[in-house]
Amino acid sequence: MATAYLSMGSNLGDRLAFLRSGVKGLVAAPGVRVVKLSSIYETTPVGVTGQPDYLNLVAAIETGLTPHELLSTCLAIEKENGRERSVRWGARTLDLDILLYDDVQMETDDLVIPHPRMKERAFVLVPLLEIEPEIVVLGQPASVWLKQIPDKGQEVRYFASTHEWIA
Ligand code: A4P
Ligand code: MG
Repeated sequence: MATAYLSMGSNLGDRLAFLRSGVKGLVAAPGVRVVKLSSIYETTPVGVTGQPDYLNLVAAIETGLTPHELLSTCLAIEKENGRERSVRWGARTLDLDILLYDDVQMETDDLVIPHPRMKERAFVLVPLLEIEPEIVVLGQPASVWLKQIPDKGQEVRYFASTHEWIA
């Protein structure tokens, strides 16, 4: 069994419903057990401007799937939730990324772990730290990565609880 952390985001349509549905997809996925779920945060878009704000959360899972099997599961859940890929970093109904998978470091054409941009992203680090305050990412506490993010207007505001979402 491996412990993995996943990041979920939505900034199109009924954002909260897409996150709810994404979590349901994870709970139902063979080989995946959702063990922790952060609160939901409303966040300003990073990378591209002129997009709607996102809702983001982070999930901790235990899984018997390999990293690539887990990626396939994530892509299938995105697809079930109407994800269409057009512009990179474009607005999306549901984005489901693998942040961490045990202590694995890997770089293949279609999968890079740890997620290469996670340490610069408050919308990932804030929810991750909520469920895992002591976690270390690439040799440094996530809390230190968060402090090192230059203040470029990356806002992360508490939006809603996910208390009832996993049994
Ligand atoms: N891929 C490689 N590594 C991974 C990984 N660790 N987890 C590949 C998941 N996928 C990974 O992703 C393209 C391909 O990346 C996948 O098919 C997989 O083979 P994608 O989801 O189609 O493309 P994308 O999400 O548009 O691009 P990318 O590079 O994943 O974007 P990011 O870096 O995830 O950024 N601002 C806020 N506030 N909140 C957000 O959630 N998200 C993004 C997306 C930008 N700005 C944001 C947010
Ligand atoms: Mg993605």
